[in-house]
Formats: sequence, C-alpha cells, structure tokens
Amino acid sequence: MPTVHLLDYVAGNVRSLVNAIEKLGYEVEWIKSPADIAKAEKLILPGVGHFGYCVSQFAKANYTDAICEHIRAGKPFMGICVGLQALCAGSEEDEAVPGFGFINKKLVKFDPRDKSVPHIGWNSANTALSGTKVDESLYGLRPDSKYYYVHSYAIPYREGELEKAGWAVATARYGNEEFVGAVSRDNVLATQFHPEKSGAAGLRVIKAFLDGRSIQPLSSPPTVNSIQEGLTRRVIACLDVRTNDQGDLVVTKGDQYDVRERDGVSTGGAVRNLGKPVEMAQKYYEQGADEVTFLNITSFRNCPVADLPMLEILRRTSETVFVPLTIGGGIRDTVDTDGSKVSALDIATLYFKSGADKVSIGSDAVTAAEEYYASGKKLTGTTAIESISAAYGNQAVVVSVDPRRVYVSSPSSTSHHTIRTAFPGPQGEEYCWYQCTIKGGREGRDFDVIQLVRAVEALGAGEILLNCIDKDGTNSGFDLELIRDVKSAIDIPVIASSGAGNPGHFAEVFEKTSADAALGAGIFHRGEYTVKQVKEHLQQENLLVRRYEE
Ligand code: 1PR
Repeated sequence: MPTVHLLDYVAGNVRSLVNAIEKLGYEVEWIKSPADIAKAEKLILPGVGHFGYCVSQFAKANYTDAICEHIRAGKPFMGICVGLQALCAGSEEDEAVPGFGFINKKLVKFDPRDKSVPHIGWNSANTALSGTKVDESLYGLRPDSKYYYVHSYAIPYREGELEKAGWAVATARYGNEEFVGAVSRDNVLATQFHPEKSGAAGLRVIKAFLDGRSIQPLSSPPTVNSIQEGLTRRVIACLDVRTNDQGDLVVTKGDQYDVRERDGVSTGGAVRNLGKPVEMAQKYYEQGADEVTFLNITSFRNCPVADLPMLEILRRTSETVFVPLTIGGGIRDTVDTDGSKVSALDIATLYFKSGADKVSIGSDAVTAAEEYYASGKKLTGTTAIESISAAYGNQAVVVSVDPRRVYVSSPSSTSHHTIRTAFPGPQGEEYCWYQCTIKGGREGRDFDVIQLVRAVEALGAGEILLNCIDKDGTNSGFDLELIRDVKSAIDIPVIASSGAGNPGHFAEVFEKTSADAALGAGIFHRGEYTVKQVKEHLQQENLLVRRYEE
C-alpha cells in the first residue's frame, strides 16, 4: 500500500483523518521524530487548536526546520487548518509566535459584530476568483461543493495578492469577509477547512493530494446557479444513547426527557428503543446530516473509563461517517472503578482519540458557571471547559443546556433575566425565565440560562447546544423566544434544539432567529422525515444548504 506520513504533534481528532486516508487506499506512517520527516515522501500536517501553542510545539520538538526543509525540497506537503495557518507569517491569535513564513500573510480574527465566532460549518472553497478555469479542478475542489470549517482566525483574501506570489487560492465568504479557504503552490496544498470532515467532497481533495494530481478536468463543470457563496444552514441529527433494561446500548428519545414508554396515562414502561447508534449515525450521514451528535444520557455504571461503550461507538462511526461528530454525557472529573482519579480532560482526550471532534458538557458546565460568579468571575483554568478548550481549542467544547420555563407574573417577581412571552403560563403569566437544570433535567438550579451561557462563553466554550425541556419531543417546533434571547447574549454559535416536528420548523428557526444550526432527534428516529427532506425544504425556502455528494 502507498504510504503517507502524518505528524501527530498535538491533540485533536486525527483518527478521522487516518480513517479517510485508509479508505482511499493509503497507509499512514507516524512521524515520531524530526529525523522521520527526512524519510517522508508525502507529509500531512493536521491541526486544531491554538496557533501559538501549535507552532511553538513544533519549535520545541525541533520539527520546524524539518518541515520547512521538506517543503523547500519540493516534496508533497498538505497542511490542514492550523497546518495551513502555520505556513503564514503570523497570527493575531498569538503575536509573539512567528509562523513558518511561506505565505506572507497574517491571520486575522473574524469580526463578531455581524456573525458568530468561531466560524463553524459548511462553506465554499471557490477557485473562481483566483482564475482556475471553470472546467478544471484544483486538487479535487469544486466551486459548488461545501467543506467543513471550524476556526476563528483566517487569512483575509485580497484579490491578486497571493496570486502574485504564485499561489492558487480557493476562497470562502463569511458575513462580509472574504477569506482564504485553501491555497496551493508547487508541491504545497493547504486547507483552512477539514477535508476529512467534509464528506465525499473532502475525501476527493485528500485523494487528489495523495495521488499527486493538482489540476484535473471536471467532468461536470458547475453552473452559475450551482455556485452559492457563504455558510450553509447546518442540520444536525442527534442520538440520545443509553442502556436499556436488557443492558443493550440503544438510541432512545424522550418526551420532555422521559425516555420510558407511556402506557395510557402512566409512565415508567421500558426504555424506548429506536435503533442502534452506529447504524443510525451512518443512515443520517447518507441522508446528508451536516453533523452527528451522540449524547450518553445515562452514565454507564461500574464501567472503567477506558472501556466506555461510547468510545467504541465513536471508533466505529468515524470509520464511515466523514462529518463532525460530537459526544456528550459524563464529561467531568470522575473517579475510575479502580479508585484512580480521571479528569474531564482525560475523558475528552479518549473521546477525541476515538474520533470525536467536539465534546458536549452539560451538568458540569452549570456547576462551573455557578462557581464562576461565586468567585467574582475568576478564571481558574481548572474547570472542564477551560482545560479542554485550552488543550483542544474552544471550537472543540460545546455546552449543552437543558433549560425549563418558569412563568412569573412580572419581571420584578424574580431576580432572574425574564422575557415577555407570547405564550402565557397556566395562570396567564406573561413573563418567564429559563431555569438551568442538571442531571438530565432532574434537578433545577437557581440559575438562569443567560447567566449560564455568558459564563461558559467566558470560560472558553465554543458553541451552545440549546435544548428546551418544555419543547423536547413535542413536535411543536423550536422555542424561538428562548433561541432569540440566548443569541442576543453571546457571540459564539448556538444550535437550536428540541421540538422539531416537520421540515417547516427548521425553516422557521432559521428565518425567525439567527440560530447557527438546528438539531432534530425524534423526527428522524421515528422516520417521520429524513434529513434529506428537511434540507430540500430549506432549499425551497431559499435557505442555503449543503448538497449531499456520493
Ligand atoms: O450532564 O454532561 O452528563 O450530559 C448529559 C447530556 O444528556 C446532556 O446533554 C443532556 O441534554 C442529555 N440528556 C440527559 N437526559 C436526557 C433525557 O432525555 N432524559 N437528553 C438527555 C437530552 C435533548 C436533546 C434532544 C433534543 C431534540 N436530549 O439532545 O435530542 O431535545 O429532541 P426532539 O427533536 O425529539 O425534540 P452531562
């Protein structure tokens, strides 16, 4: 089997990249020391996280000179995400650390005034501006395909600048900022997006690099109408996973968090079994889901951390599902069955190594946020959110929020942040606040959702998964009032969740709020609608979506 060398210098999900390379018929060899780089023919530098941290890690381990030598020698080199950023002169993210300097540009942070930052989701890598012919493809890139990005800093695109230095450029637009999605010159290809997470479109790019084909003819050139710039609306399929009474791991789904069958008026029947996690994730990938989220909604009792069943689910899913995978449930400091302490960061590391791109933190985030205010907004660096985002980047940390409506007659009757609601409470109350809960909604806290999201953003969370217990499983649509309120309080992206019952609800949440993504569970598991149908409906409503590519 032909070989490609991979440098696994810091944390991150490299498993998906390895799976992608192996699926394409190549074998991965790991670079373990700078001397190994000299032996490499093709070298891939993947990367997530903090620019300064990554680039100084290379320097500390004496990799910088070896990598630069490989590039100067004209040997094939591919940089992914921070692997692209490292080629630049520097980054606003860390002014003290210079990059390798091959690309004479500095990375700049996206302006959060008109959009969420980080930029997370599917966007273009369009070579049209850079002059690549419409019937030719640069490393398999298609101007009408979408690729998965997750980053806060980017190279601003100024027409002609990089081209003058010999680079071919593929661009993307986020809000009113045009930035560099990919660049190529001679033996170098570098992508800001993650090809290993970009479905078939991304695998095509990796294959073109591995096969050494920089320019190829396009058998079906894009039409003017098929090229649409900008970030697409993300549709996420969520799988709540737990063990049922027989001990099998199943996908389940509750009504307002009650996952047991209802027998007439009484509850408390068997745990609903809607299918097997890996098979269902694969099915949603093939339907065009832009991401898949697994939530372990019960802790697996008496199970050593290293054997957590979710690790195996991730390993198997990441072999065939090439879109981002999020895993939540039980991410907190814990004590293992042998009495040893395991940190939230250790658990997250196991998940990332098994193929997860993001971890989602629920109960522990509420506790951390409460402590944040109690200490006068001090950052200790020790919470799960802080330690995981420091090691893997903010974009890898999602906070899952489980709020419940509490109705009040007037804002003055509570110290919490209220909204005026168009859906009055049982006593005709016109105001409500959203109470944070922990332990899957079992315990309510004297803490509101706005306090929580502001605190976790300050602690380093990169995205909010915004559930709503009142809406969960009701098929009655998303809680638009809650989503608008949370969006107006923070800059990081918000995933709307709970209540999706038909494709119109997805269109509604994107049209009437500025939600960055929308998640559905029951609607898909019960077979009422497919992800494909939801995306077709969004498209009919003139909302930009990623088309699924075989
Ligand atoms: O507290 O860090 O261990 O994380 C536990 C995680 O498990 C949290 O993310 C919490 O939301 C989730 N969870 C705990 N108990 C339940 C339950 O249902 N009994 N599920 C639960 C939460 C909510 C959504 C759901 C949407 C969409 N599920 O993920 O999928 O509401 O549903 P719908 O489209 O069918 O309306 P920790």
